[in-house]
This record gives sequence, C-alpha cells and structure tokens, in this order.
Amino acid sequence: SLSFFLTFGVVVAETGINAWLRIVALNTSANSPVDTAGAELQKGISSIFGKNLTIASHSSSSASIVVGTVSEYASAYGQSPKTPQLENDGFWLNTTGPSVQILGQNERGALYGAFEYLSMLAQGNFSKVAYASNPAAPVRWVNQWDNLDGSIERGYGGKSIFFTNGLVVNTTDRVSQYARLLASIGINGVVVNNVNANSSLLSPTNVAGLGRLADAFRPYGVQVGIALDFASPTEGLVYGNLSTYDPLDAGVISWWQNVTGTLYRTVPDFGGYLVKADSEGQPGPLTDNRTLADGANLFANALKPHGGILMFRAFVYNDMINETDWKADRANAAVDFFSGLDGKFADNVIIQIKYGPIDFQVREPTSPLFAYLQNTSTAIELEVTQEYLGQQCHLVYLPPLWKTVLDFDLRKNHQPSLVRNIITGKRFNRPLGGSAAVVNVGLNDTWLGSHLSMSNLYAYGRLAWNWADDPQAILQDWTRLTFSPDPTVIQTITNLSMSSWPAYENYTGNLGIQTLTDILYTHFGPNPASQDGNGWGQWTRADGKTIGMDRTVSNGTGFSGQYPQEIMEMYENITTTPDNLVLWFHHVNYTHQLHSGETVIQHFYNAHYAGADTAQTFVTQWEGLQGKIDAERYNETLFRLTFQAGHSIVWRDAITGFYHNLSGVSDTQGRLKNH
Ligand code: GCW
Repeated sequence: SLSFFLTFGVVVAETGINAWLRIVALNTSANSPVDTAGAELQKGISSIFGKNLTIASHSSSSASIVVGTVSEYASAYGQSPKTPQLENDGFWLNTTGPSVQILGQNERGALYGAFEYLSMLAQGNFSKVAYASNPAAPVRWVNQWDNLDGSIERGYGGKSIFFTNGLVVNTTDRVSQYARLLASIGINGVVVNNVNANSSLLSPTNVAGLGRLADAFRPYGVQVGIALDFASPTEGLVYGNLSTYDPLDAGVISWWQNVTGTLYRTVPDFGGYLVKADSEGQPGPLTDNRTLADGANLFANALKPHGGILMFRAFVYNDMINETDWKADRANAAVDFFSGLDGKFADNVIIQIKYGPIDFQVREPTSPLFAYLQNTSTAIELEVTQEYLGQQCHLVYLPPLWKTVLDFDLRKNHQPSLVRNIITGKRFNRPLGGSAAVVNVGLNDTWLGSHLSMSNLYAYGRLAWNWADDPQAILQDWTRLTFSPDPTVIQTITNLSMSSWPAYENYTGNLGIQTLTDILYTHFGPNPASQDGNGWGQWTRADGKTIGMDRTVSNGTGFSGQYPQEIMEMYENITTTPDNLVLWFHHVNYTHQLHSGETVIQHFYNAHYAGADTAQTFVTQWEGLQGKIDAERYNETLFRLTFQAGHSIVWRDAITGFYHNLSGVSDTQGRLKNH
C-alpha cells in the first residue's frame, strides 16, 4: 500500500542506503558462491530499495558492503578482520562500521551471510549488529525421491525438475532456482534421485547430466549426491556385468571405485552417496550374508580418497511380518539391525535415521537408535513432503512435530542426551552428522504444490542451522518474507500454522496409535482397517474391546527396552507414559482412563470433533486476509483450506464411526448414531 511505501521511504533515508555506492565481492572465480553473493546483494538491494549498486571484485575505500571469505579479506585489505573463530560454512556479519562486512569462513559461508543480511533488510530490520553465526552441523542436506522417468515417489508438487524420460534434463534454469532456494536457507547438499534407485543413473550420458546439475548447484554452494542401487554391478550398464554385488568381492570393490572415479572426474566437488539397502525389496549386503557395515563401507571406502561421504539409511526392516505373533514388532528393527555394528563403520559413514521407529507418522516416539550409535556419525531424516500428513492438501506446519524428537532427552548413561546434540556430533564427540529432509519439490510453480507448505522447507533450513531456534519465530520470518509485514497476515498465518499439526493429529490418529491413513497404497485419507493384518507391521491391534501395541518388556514386544534406562522405565509403566503415546506402548481397553480423565474411546471421539472444528476455522480465518495478499495466492490457498475443512470431517466421521462400530461404546456427547 502507499502508506507502507512512504514509511519505508523514511526508513531508507534514515539508514543512509541512498548514499550507498558499491558492493565489493572478493570472489575467487566467476560463478563461485562469493560471486553469487555479490549478485544476490545487488539484486536484493535493488528490489528492496530501488537502489542500484555496482560490484567490484577488489578492495575499495568506497565500499558500502564487503562480502568474501575471511582469508580473501585479509589478503585484499592487508589485515585480518576481527572476527570470532568461525566454523565450516559459518559467517561474520557486521553492520556497525563504515561498510557492512559479510565474511565467511569459506565461500559458502559468505553467501549465507549475504542471504541473512538481505533477509534482515527485507523484513525492515536495520538494526546495527555484529555477530558470528555457525551451523549446528556439517551435513544439512535434502533428499529428492525423483525417478528417472520424471515421476517423484511421494511428491506432490508436479514432475521432477531433474529427470525426464530416463535422462537428466538438458535445461537447468529450474535447478538453479532450487539451488538458490536451498542456499538461502543454509542447505549444502542435495541427493537428486530416489532412494529406490535405478542403476541407469550411472550411464555415461547420465553422469554427464549429473555434471550439468552440479554446474547449476555449484554457484550456490550446494553439493550434489546420488542414491545408489546396491545391485548395480550385476545390472550390466557400465564396466561390465558382474555376477555378484557382494561388498567383499574384489571385482565389486573395483567396480565401485571405477564408478566413483568417473563421477569425480565429471563432478570434482561431488558430495557422496545415499544408500537404501535391504529394505522394502531393495538389494543389499544381507543377500551375501555380509553385514550392513560391510555394505556401507564398500561405498565409503570408494568415496574416501575423493572426500565424499556415505549416508546409509537405518530404514531396514522385514516387510513381511506376521501380526499373530504378539512379540513381532517392526519398531524394533533399526536397533536390532544396527546396534551391534557401532564402531564398525568407516569414519565417512553417516547413519541416516528416520525420526521415529516406524515411518513419518503424525506422532512417534524418538527412534531409540540415536542412543546406540556412539562411535558412528548420525543424521536425522525428516520429511518436508507431507506423505502421511495430508500431502500438501492439508496445512500441517511440521517443526513442532520435529521438535518433539529433536528436543527429546534420551538420557544415555543418565546424562543429558538431546537428540539434536547427538546428530550434530556434540553428545558423542563425532566429527560428522546432521540432517536430511525428503523434500520432493517439482515443476509446479509453488514447488511443493501448496503455497503454505513452503514454510516447512524454510523452517527445515533454519532448524538445520540451529535446532534450538523457535518454530513460531521462524514461521513469522517466513511469513514476512513471503507474504507481508502486515500484522494481521502474520497473526493469521501464525494461528493457522501453529494449530495445524495438533488439529491434524486430532482428526487423524490420537494417543500414539499412528496416522490411521490408508497404508496399502495412497497414504492419503482415512483407512483404519488397513492398519492391521498387513506385513509391514504398522499395527493397532484393535478388536472389539481393546486397542494399542503392547511394546513393554514385561508383556509385549520389548521395544521399550531399547531405550536407555530412565526412558525405558517411563514407557514401560503405563502410569508414567504420556497420554499422547499411550497406545504406542500399551494395549488397553477402550474404557481405560487416561491421565486427562477421559477414556481412550471418548478421547478418540472428542479429539476428532475438536480437530475437525479447528480445521473449519482455517477457512474463515483465511478469509480475513482477502485484499491483504495477492489474489492468486489468496484464492489458491482458500481452495486448499476449504478442501482441508471438508476432508477433516470425512476423517472425523470415518474414524469415530469405525471405532464406534468396533467397540460398541457410545459417545457421552451423543454425536454418534448406533447402527
Ligand atoms: O515411507 C515409505 C514410503 C516409500 C519410501 C520409503 C523409504 C522411497 O512410503 O515410498 O520409499 O518409506 O523411506 O524408503
């Protein structure tokens, strides 16, 4: 609006930006991250203030902003800048002097500093600051589950930006934009293809294509990695067709060394590999009676001379287990498979662990594997793509869910052991570690398929930089940068987003029973019946009288015994288990009374009505923003929130009806009709 523009004009005059002349970008080469930082500062300042600055690459006394690495600064100005000690990818931002200093420990850090400064300015923050910012962990990656045919597994934002018809795309404009998006939130690595991988990615044509992708990511400091098919050597694509993929076989070892060498000749700064082995039909070392560590080390050793890392997924489980066995439990799988292997992995291996023991559910306890690997580096795996969480057709702001795991204290050896301090390497003193989020952006203009879902990607980057950051404050920064500084817009998007995950949990699955979605095919919409009798082990054990998985040591699957003692004792005992996980750990009567005073079944009824009621308010709250944001995003979001409101009623009625029929227990509020 005009009044906003005028206020802004006054502020600009006060900050003195009108007098600015020049950006000095101490870049070492064209298309380096510092070169990009200079260009981004120029573009950002022009679009925020309408002020066009020139860029110089050498020291200048009339510099308004200097961006570069600490060491380039020292050689350009003949003196070391006074910055605190910076870590890899960290930066120093100083706006107190005659010129603004943005100095990175490396080039990537300088680019992050430039984005941080632009983010301040774009939010109208002209305060004088001088501080260093360092990332929580070295590995801040995203994963894409893109198939070579251009489809994306569990992707809801259109086709792949990387692949089409079995090949890497020729035009990489969209890839450059993704690189920019990722760098602006501090992400430094991307795995471009599905973990259910296809070895034809290793063909000479596609390796050349990976070179094009890396060329697009490099100016933004994002390293490219790929997911591998363990059986590739037997698939006859490159370097001959071997009869085995045994990780200890000499032919297999040199096959992977050759592949890796070829990749590094094309992409000298290649990041590394991601491997899903022996999981959901994928081949792996267990075929040849080798251990998962043998399998991981095969790739780690091939990568080592080139400086690459191997992300090895802990998502290994038997997907044909039998529910008639009371003690069978998929939740036990990760610790069963990995706990005996601690210390057996090469030092460039990182075990990538999903946040919970099952699979990205609306609520899960923390994976106990985080407490087991003390001599192995670990990373947490999150999903930005909302696979079980409404597939971007529902607004679900995820950081509060992620925080239940990252802020969880596992009390290993009776010492404070927050998951976020384990994955960053601090708790067990590991050199590597961090996080990976499955993002699955696509060609859709909105990237993820929904405007509001982008807050999840933004927040992932912010949290990967600093896990102690506040989800609500992050959301508000995103809202100011994405939509508007208008307080009504910020308040509304905050209200919607902060209540969205609790609402979704309420109208889908409560008390730790899991999401109650269709798990046979779509992972979308209610299907509580699909949660039993399947081989995947995503079970509720619901019958006419009882519900829940008994995961106690005393009488159940023994899963609670996988936690360190204090946590084990809390979950083993129903009186100390929090209500929100009671059905995860215990098998109880529907009439069991919760700490809240409600019975389990009445909680199901009440929560489903409350959740759907909240979702109805999303529509009316959003309608209050008409005219305050552009019509296109207003209308598209209104459409999605209207769908969500309707679908939440479908959910409510399906779930309450299902358990009402099964249990025969009436709703004390009389909302459910007897059939
Ligand atoms: O959640 C499940 C998904 C699969 C996925 C698998 C995994 C890529 O339904 O689509 O496969 O997890 O994480 O490997």
